[in-house]
Amino acid sequence: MLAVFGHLNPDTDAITAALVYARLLTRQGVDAQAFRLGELNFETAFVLREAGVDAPPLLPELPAGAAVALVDHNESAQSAPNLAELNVTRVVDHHKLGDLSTAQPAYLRFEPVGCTGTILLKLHREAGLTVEPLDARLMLSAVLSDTLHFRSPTTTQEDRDAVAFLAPVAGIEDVEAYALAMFAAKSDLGDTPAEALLRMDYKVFPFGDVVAPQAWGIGVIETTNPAYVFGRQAELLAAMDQVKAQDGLAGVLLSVVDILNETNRTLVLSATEGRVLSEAFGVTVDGPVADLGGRISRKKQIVPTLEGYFAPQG
Ligand SMILES: [Mn+2]
Repeated sequence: MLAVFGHLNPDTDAITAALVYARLLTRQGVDAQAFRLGELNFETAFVLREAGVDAPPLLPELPAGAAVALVDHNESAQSAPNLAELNVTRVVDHHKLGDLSTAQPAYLRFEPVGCTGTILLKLHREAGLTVEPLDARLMLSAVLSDTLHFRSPTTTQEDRDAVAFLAPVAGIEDVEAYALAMFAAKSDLGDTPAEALLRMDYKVFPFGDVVAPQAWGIGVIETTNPAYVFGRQAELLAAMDQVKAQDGLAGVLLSVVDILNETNRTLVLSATEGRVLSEAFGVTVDGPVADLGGRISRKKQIVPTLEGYFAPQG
C-alpha cells in the first residue's frame, strides 16, 4: 500500500491533494491510501463537509522502507517525522525543492503553479481519465484556498483555467460565493487556543548555511476578520515566545493576512525578529506589529526574501 499525504499543519490543498491523488492512483491500478499529518483547519473542515467526504486518517508511524507519496510539500521539516527512513516513490508539489532525497528513482512532478490541485487536474488529463465531480470539487477548493481566489501573486493562468474547467464539473455555479464561504469558515476561529492559531498554518524553514544554521517558524493566519486576531495579540505573542523556546528556533513570525484587502501585518516577537524584518524587507518596525504591505504570500514573498537575507555572503 502506498501512503499519500500532504504537509504537517495541513491546509486545504494538503488534505484534498492527498485524497484526490490517492483516488487517481487507485484508478490507475496503484494501491494507494490518503492520510493527513494533523488536524483539519476550519476551512478544510468546511470543504469536506460540503463535499460529504470524511477526512483521511492520521498517518500511523510507518515502518522503515514503507512506500510513500508526498503531495503539496517535499521538505523533511514539513513531513512525517521519520521521512528519512521511508521510501519516497512519488512527489507532486508546487513548492521550492528542499532537502528531498530518494532511495530509488522516483516519480517527481513539480510545477510553479498556485496549487497542487492544478497539477492534479493535469495528471487526470494526461492519464486520459475523466474528472469525477467530487474530485473536481476538492481540486477547485484547493485552488481557491491556495490562491486566495486568485488574489495571491502565486496565481498562474493555469490556476484560473483549472477553476474555470472544474466549477461546472463540480456543480458550483457561483465560484465567488463559494470562495467567500470558505474564507468565512476559515476566519471563524472561535476560542481556538493561541498556540493552535499559531500552528494552524505554520512551517519551519532552515535558513543560513551549515556553519550558521538557524530555523525560523513562520505562521500565517489568512482571515477576513483581522480585528479578531489582533484582539488576541498579547496571547499570540506569548504563544510565539513559548514555541520559540520549546522548539529551539532562532525566530518566530506570525503574519496576519487580510484576505479581502490583500495586506500582511506581521507580529514582531522580539528585537531579533524586528531587526530581521526591517533589514530583509526594508520596512520600519516600531512596536509589536510590522506592516509588510501587500506581501501576502509566504511562499513567494516572505521565504525567498528571508533566504536571500540569511544566505552566506560572497
Ligand atoms: Mn499548496
